Amino acid sequence: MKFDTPITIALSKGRIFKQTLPLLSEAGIELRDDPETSRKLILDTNRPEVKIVLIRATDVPTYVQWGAADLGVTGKDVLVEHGGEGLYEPLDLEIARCRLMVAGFACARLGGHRLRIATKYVKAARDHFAAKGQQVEVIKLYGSMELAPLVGLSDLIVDLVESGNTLKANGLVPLEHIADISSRVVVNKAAWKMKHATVEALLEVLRGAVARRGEA
Ligand code: PRT
Ligand code: MG
Repeated sequence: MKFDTPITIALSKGRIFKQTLPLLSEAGIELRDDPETSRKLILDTNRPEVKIVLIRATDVPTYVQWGAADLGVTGKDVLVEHGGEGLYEPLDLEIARCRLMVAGFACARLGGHRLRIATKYVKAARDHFAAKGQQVEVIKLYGSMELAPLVGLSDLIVDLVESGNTLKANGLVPLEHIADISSRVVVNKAAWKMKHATVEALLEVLRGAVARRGEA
């Protein structure tokens, strides 16, 4: 495929990066730099018109919103917290899948008094308990949510669960399902208009790659 305009794609290191590369490869985009050994944050590809910027997962929607990247790949969890302003979300890549869950001790009460919830996902947590008509106090953390109930910081946590091993290792169990999470392509609204042919061409190949993998 041919790209008519230069395009910048925002990705985060880790599982999203690893799982997006094969999809980009199907679109004929191959990295020139190895992010494992290189400290570069702007990576060149085999196509001079395609650049990849490597940023923190939670920053991807922000870079795309402000047009510093034309498009990006971000977890639905991150997108919900960001709010999605200035972005289109045209494609579910169905990668980096997990569930957003309420978790705690098996004996934890889910109702009653004003529960304290520790989480990185403040908006999702508030929305979830508000939908149940439950007043909760949400404590924002940036990591190691599983620790909070163990040391009495909170009654419950809201966190991502994949295998469940992290919860189990800390004596916690999943209690309520909030949402299924996967990674989405987000596109800057201006780029969607100004670079429509290029963005649509890339999306089309990615759509094909996702569909083929779904059949496999
Ligand atoms: O690590 P860093 O702070 O730099 O950023 P990040 O944690 O946001 O990045 P990364 O790469 O860890 O996650 C990027 C995205 O991957 C997230 O936004 C999710 O959309 C998605 N994803 C999928 C996950 C998981 N699965 C996952 N299991 N993100 C995090 N986890 C963590 C979870 O928070 C918990 O600590 O893994 C632990 C649970 O895993 P299990 O298998 O023990 O249940
Ligand atoms: Mg992480």
